[in-house]
Formats: sequence, C-alpha cells, structure tokens
Amino acid sequence: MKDTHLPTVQVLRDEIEHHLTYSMGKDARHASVYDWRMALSLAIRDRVVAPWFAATRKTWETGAKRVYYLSMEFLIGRMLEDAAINLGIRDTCREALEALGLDYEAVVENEPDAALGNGGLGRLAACYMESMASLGCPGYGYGIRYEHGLFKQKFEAGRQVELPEDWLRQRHPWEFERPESVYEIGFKGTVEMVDGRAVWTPGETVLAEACDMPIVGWEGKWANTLRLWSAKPTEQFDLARFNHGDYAAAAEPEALARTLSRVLYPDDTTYAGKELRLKQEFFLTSAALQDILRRHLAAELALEDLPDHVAIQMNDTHPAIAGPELVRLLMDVHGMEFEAAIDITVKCLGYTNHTLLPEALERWATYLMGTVLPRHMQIIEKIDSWHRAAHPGRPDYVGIVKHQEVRMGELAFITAHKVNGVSALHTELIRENLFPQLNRLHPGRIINQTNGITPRRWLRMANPALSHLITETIGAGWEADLDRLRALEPYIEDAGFLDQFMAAKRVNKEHLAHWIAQNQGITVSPDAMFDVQIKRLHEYKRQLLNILQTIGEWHEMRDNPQADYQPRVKIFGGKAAPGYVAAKQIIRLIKDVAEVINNDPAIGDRLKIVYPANYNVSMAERLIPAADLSEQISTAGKEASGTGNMKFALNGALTIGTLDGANVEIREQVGAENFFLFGLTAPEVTARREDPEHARHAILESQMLQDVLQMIAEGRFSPEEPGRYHDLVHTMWNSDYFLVASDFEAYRAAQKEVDAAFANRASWAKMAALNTARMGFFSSDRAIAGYMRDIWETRSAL
Ligand code: NBX
Repeated sequence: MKDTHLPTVQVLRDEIEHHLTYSMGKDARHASVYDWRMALSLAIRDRVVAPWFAATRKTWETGAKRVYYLSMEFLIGRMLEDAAINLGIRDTCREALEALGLDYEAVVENEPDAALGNGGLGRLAACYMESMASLGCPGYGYGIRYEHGLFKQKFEAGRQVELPEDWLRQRHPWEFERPESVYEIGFKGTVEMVDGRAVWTPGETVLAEACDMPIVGWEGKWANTLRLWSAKPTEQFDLARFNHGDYAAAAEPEALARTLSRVLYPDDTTYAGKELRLKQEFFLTSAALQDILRRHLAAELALEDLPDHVAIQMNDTHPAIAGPELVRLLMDVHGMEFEAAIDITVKCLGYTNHTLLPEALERWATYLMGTVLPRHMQIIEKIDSWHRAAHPGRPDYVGIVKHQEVRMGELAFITAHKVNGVSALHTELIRENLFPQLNRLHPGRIINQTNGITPRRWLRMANPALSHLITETIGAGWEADLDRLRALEPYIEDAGFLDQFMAAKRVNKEHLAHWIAQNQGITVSPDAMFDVQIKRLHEYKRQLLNILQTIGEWHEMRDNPQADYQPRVKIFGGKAAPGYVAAKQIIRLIKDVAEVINNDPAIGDRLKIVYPANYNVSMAERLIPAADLSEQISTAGKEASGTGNMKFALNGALTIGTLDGANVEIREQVGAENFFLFGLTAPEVTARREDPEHARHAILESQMLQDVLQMIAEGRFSPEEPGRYHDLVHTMWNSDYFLVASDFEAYRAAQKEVDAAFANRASWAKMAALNTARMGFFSSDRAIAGYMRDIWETRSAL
C-alpha cells in the first residue's frame, strides 16, 4: 500500500472519538487516560489493517517464500508510537489529542511495555520483525503470549526485589485473537510401532491458541504477523466435579494448561534444565510447525517442496526441538521416510547462536527428554546416528547425545543448513571454540550476520530532536536507507551544524534530568557528562568494573579537590536474574556507593550516580538519546554482539569499550579516533587466565585498585554492615574470572582520555556527530537483507 491516505487531524480526531464511544463505551467527560490511549490505539490499528491484508493477499497470490522467525522472546516494548511513526501519523496523533485537550506524552506513556523477553536476544527479534515488515519480506514471528512478562524490579534498601509483571491486566489493543487457529500439543506418554510406523500416544495434551499482532513496516508499505500462542486446556472444565462441590478439582485441567504460557523464564545467565521450560519450548515449536505445514498444504503444495516456500529461523537453541519435530510431523503424520524428512528439515532450518558462555548452552538430560518427549528422543538418536554414519572415521566426532545429555547446540547445528553468529568476532569464536569439529565437517555452514537495530524506533521515534536535524540537513528518507547518514559527514566542519547537533543532545539531556529529578529525587546538571551503562546485570558485562572506577574517581576527588574534573552523572540500569546472587550483590554495591557519593558535600555536582529501578525498553528510549558516553566494557570474548552499543553510537554517544562483540565493527565504522578503546583482547584474556594468580598480580600493580577494594572491605559504603562485601572483595583477590582487576588500570586511563576529550566541547561534538554519520551499517535492514540473501534465499515482495 504505497499510497496510504494520511488522515487529517480532524479525521483522526473523529476516529478516536468514535472508538472512545463505541469500543470503550465511554463519554469524553468521564474518560481516563487509559480510555483515550485505547481509543487512539484502536484508531491507529484500524489503519494497519489495510496494509496487513494487502501483504497477506500478495503473499498468497505470488506464492512468495515465507520466513518464520521462531523465538521464545519478543521484547517489543510499546507499540502505539512505533505504529504511528511507521504510518507517518505521529504528529497528526499528537495534534488530534491536543485538539481534544489531552497531553500526548501522557497518553503514550500510559501504555505498558510488552516485556516478553529478557534482553538483547528478545529485543533483536523485535527489531528484526520491524525490519522484515519494512523491507517487505513476507514473514511471521512465532512466540509465546506470556501472561506475565519479565518481572518488575524495585529496590528496597538498595536490594533488588522482583514483582510480577502484569501487562495483560488491561486490554491489549494490538492483538487479534484467533480461537479458530488451535493445535493440539502433546507431552509424555508412550510410543508404539504399528505396521512399521511409530505411533506416539501423548500422556498429556494442551491446546495452543493463536493471537496475532500486526507489525507494520516503514511508511505502511507492508505488514507481517507476530503470532503468539496461549495454552488452553483440551479437556473442558469438569462440570460433574463442580456439581459435586469440588471446585478446585473441576478447574484443574485449565490450571495445568495455563501454567505453560504463564511466565517468561527470567534467567538469561544459566541453563536451568527445568521441565516446564522444555515444555514451553516444545509448545511454541510444535504449534508453529503445525501452523506452517497447515498453511503450506492449504496452498495445495507438495511437502517435498517445503524448502522452496518456507524458511524457519531458530533464535538460539530455545526452539531447537524444531528439527526433530519437523522430522516427526513429516514421518509420523505425513508418512515420509526419514531420509527425505531430514533432508527437507535441514533445508528449511537456520540457527542463530547468541552465546558462547558454556553455562548458558542448553542441554537436556536424556531421561527428561525421553519422558517429556519420548518420540523426539528416538528421533534425536536417529538424527545423531544418521549424521555420524555420514561422517565415518572421525576420531574427533562430536555427537548430539553425550554423557546422557542432549546438546541443543549440536542438534541445532546438525539440523540447520546455516548457522550464524551475530558479530564478526563472535562468528570467528563459534568456528574456533564452540563448534570446531562440526565446522570441519560442514565448512561454510557457519556464517556471520552482524546484528542490527531498527532506526525507526531507535532514532526517529526515540530522538525527535536529532531526527529533525538530520532530515533538515540531508533530507528525508534516511530512515529506510541508513547509509545515507554518511551525507552528514561534510557538515562536521560546519560550526552551525555542530551547535545544532549538541543542542539536540542538550534537549534530550534536559528531559532526562527532569525525569531523574521527578523519579529519583536526584538533581543532575545537563552540563555534566551523562555516562550510561544499561543492560542486564552480569559479571561478564562488568558493571563492577564501572563502579570500582567510579569509587576510584571519587577517592581522587576527595584527595585532590582542586584538580579539574569534568562533572559526570553515572547512570546504571538493568535487572539481575532472581537467582543470580553475585549480580544482585553488584547492584547493591552500586546502590550503596551512590548513597555515599551523592550525599558527599565535598563532591557536590561533580559526580552523581543514578540507578533507576526497572530498566526496560521504554527507559532505554529515554536514556539513550541523552547519553554522552556509552559503556560497553565486557570481558573480551564474552559479549556475542551487543545491540545497545549500536543504539548509543547512532544517537551520538561515544563509546568506551573493549574489543568485544560488535564493538570491534562499530570502532571500524566510526573510526578508531572516535572510540575509547581499552583492555585485553579475547586471546589475551585466554592467555591471562593461564596465570592462576592473575587477579592478585593485577591488584598489587594498582595502588588505586587496592585502595578501592580496601574501602569496600572496610565498609565505607555499608557502615551498618561492614562485612557486606567481604565475599565480593575476596573473589576479586582470589579468582576474578572476568578479569576486572586486569583491565582496571587500562579502563581508568581510558576514562581519563574521555575526560580530556569532553573538556573540549567542539572536538567532542565532531566525534559525536561522526558516530551518528557512520552508523548506517548497523541498521537491522542491512542485517535482515543479509539473512534474506544468505540464509532464507528470499526476496522482497514489495
Ligand atoms: O543476544 C544476547 C547476547 O548476550 C548479546 O551479546 C547479543 O547482542 C544479543 C542479540 O544477539 N543474548 C541474550 O540476550 N540472551 C538471552 O536473553 C537469553 C535468554 C534466555 C536464555 C538464554 C539467553 N535461556
């Protein structure tokens, strides 16, 4: 739909009022912000339907190949403004609301985040859905409609407390229920051979019921579907038991089924091995595959031709049961032979790896897999022996089942025709360290697709001030062709442009300062450098390094108050997995240090620490445009890519970072002179760990680090409980697996460089503007174009 008719303010206003009356059943005089938000959302949603239908029709008519993105997580955030931006009606929405006497921001902020994900992996899926729609790549996202998304974080006396999240308590205006699209999902039970064919009789069944959200692309030219599954009971409510007064028992089947789609697993650190998680993974995967086959057969296509019409991407190993499940459906339901079934399966599947951390790699005990999915366990063994037989005489052979565990990484690798890493460095490490043997058996199967972010949400929507300046300077259209930002480069010699660039940053910083004052009760100056580290709490991400350096800075300021310091606001945001004790301790330390430093009269405005609770997508949209400095300081070799790093640089923040993940490529793109690099490289990290005393040695070489650790150990930041951080300090001296000590002095030195650079505002402005101008490569459109070309073998339908 190229020529969507853009509504006038009056037309949109009428539509909003119509929905207020007829969808919400409210009178304008009694309507709440929520009612208005719903009315506006429904008015916008109406305008998504036409491109959505048109795209579906075109896909059917042309028989275009469809891409199916299977992910346990879609971290969408808010949808209203995103849809309004892509339809080109954000300003009209604002004016229509204002004409109705309403505050646009208040209405937009009334929307809860759809937090159906933990962090980077889930947000990447959301960016990719938006880019597929913007590029006109026919596709579906398949996920789970969790009743409760990622927990809400609050702080109580500096400690993280988790509260349940409840995004569906209010009506969710962006979805369409599809009660007619239901599939039966089985678990457990027995497998028998009948006439040479396996017959699986599940011991438990639930229904997967579809709920669709349209995802509209840039300028409303295309829209795809995000289909989320809810679990429903197969057996209805037991009326007989109810009539006997046994109310709890009557509702049992329902309660059992519902637990399946009840909560998102909040742990992105470690593999847990929980039965419910395996059931969730199979629930998503089986529902998706049944739906895919149903659609294929409805078009009267042969199953043999599936790979010509269907590409299925597994977002990490979470849906890696897709391999065995597709083989099962093709064999047991559709009567195919194993060889044909596995051939089709491999051609259809792709696998994206997002982690090298051994503790995060999924592996299921064979007894659990055999109990929950007995038929799949047989097929997994069949795939394993088929693959082994295809590669005889390999002493280094690595199988799927080993030590009574099913290794999901190996399974995904073997059942996919392409395996991809998410940054150049990460892909190299997958080849060399994670799957070296499989890489030798299948040269060329592992490829790289460096992550990307959607510039519609992360620049156009989140940063109106900078977006206007860009459009004024280089013209419209960069949102769909981010490489055009390069046209900004000549302007960095233009003092007028640089002033405007910094003025845009200033506006964002003022907004953020205001928000911090209102929400945190802390006064920060927009003149200070806003130094931001926002991401999940992990030891490898090294928030600890940041806070230790901050303590060091404070210590120096107190010793030498006359020296020239650049005032800074250190901003932290992020959640720790509920069971991750070390990460929670780091949060508490940051909070304790903030309490002391923020209230130290000797320091005044020169150093402030802010750590707002419940960091989420919406908070990222507020913080990133206001940042001067982006902290990307993971231990080299641990961060697969990072995507926050891209959002910051695109919005004109400079990065202080290690040679890890996509930092490497960001630095290449923006220029080494516009990036603050420090720290050990991935090979140096490995070498350094050879010395069992590396931590002690590094600490003894840094007087500052000794002082900092001493202060913590003495209880300077926890006077009411001086021993609070004894374990943390002990670990620093004795193990320090993530090499905080080894990188401490290099990080400090880099922070000194940052200070010096920030002191010269004119040259800082140039560096910042060059970051924005050179970040075009990191558009998720480039990434999706890469997947389409190299993995999915599909084209735009536009
Ligand atoms: O995926 C993240 C990586 O850590 C980032 O470096 C990368 O940029 C991003 C996108 O490629 N991984 C991640 O977010 N993992 C999870 O959230 C996760 C969730 C559940 C789970 C394991 C990991 N069981």
